[in-house]
Amino acid sequence: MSEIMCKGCGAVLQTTDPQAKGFIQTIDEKRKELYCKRCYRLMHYNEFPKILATNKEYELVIDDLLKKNALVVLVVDLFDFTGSFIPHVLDKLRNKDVILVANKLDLLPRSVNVSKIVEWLEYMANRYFFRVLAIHIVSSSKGYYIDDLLNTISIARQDRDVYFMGCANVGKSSLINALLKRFDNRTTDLIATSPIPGTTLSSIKIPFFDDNKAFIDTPGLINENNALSLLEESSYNLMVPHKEIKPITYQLQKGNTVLLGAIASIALISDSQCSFTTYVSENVTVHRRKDIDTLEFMNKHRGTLLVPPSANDSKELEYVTKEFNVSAKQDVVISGLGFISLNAACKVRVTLLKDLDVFVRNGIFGK
Ligand SMILES: Nc1nc2c(ncn2[C@@H]2O[C@H](COP(=O)(O)OP(=O)(O)O)[C@@H](O)[C@H]2O)c(=O)[nH]1
Ligand SMILES: [Mg+2]
Repeated sequence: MSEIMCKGCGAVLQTTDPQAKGFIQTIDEKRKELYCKRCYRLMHYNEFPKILATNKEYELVIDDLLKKNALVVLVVDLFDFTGSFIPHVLDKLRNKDVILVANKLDLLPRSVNVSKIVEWLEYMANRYFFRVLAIHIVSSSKGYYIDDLLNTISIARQDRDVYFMGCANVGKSSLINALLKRFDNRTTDLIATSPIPGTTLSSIKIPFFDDNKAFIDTPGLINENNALSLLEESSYNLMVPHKEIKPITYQLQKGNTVLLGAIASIALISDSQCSFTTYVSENVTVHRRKDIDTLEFMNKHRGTLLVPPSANDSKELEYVTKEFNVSAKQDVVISGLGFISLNAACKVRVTLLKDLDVFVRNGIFGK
């Protein structure tokens, strides 16, 4: 019997080991679309996948790609751009034809200026000396600008297969599902997607073009500092935004603090006034306090007044404190959680979960 792959994750289907990838009760070769038990449960019961890809799968795919003359669609996450536009991935793709696609546009407030984001993406690509054929901003879940992207792909492809690359969780599989729904008359997802990084286990080839060339979905590079390694899945799911982010603005005086769940807090410590605008998931409680020592408060109220973490997450949390001098209209970014935009120059103290990345960047969502 020839190998048959799961359409959801790309694993080779097998009927012997229920704990291993690709397990299915029986393989009915007549069926066009077969799913392993893991993907079936993920797609029909929204169960978090228990078997996840590792970076070994990513390396295998990269090695395979480097041998091919293919068009690459490099997908990044607009909401977690710096966590997804990383040198390790870029370096491998330097000599390829690349279309840069920033996904999850629907999460950004409607007020943002899209052309300014494109400018910023161009600037970032240049900064890394990374040459791209085109830049697109899309939303796979809402279907925004999917037609425009397909036009560009069709022109740039020139009889080649199209590889969808990028870090885990940026929405590669969702983007292919969106293209298939738009242009192949599908109504349901073909490929499994989930909020947990590592859902796609191997490459998945989906013939799409008239010349039999295909879209190829791939497992992405997994960021080891992802909040998922610090928190339970239930907390992680609260941290990740699911719909348009509603910015909240606070006027802060020296010594005031804004808390983002019990994940991070940001205090104004310079002798000035500043407005802080938070951009985080709808499930993160944003709480303002008049004092500056937030550690005790975070530990006491985690899971109740301050979520995430979720109430049932009992993992011990370790925090670190860092200080930054920030210029006017810069953002303090906390990787995976969101960012805080500051309107005036000031000094801030950030207390956050150890191992989460925090940095300052020029604001990108201003008018
Ligand atoms: N809000 C939003 N979420 C998205 C979008 N595209 C993907 N996602 C979500 O991001 C998570 C990862 O998506 P997935 O396609 O599995 O990413 P992959 O690992 O790159 O293949 C899932 O929870 C998706 O529902 C989008 O355009 N907008
Ligand atoms: Mg995937």
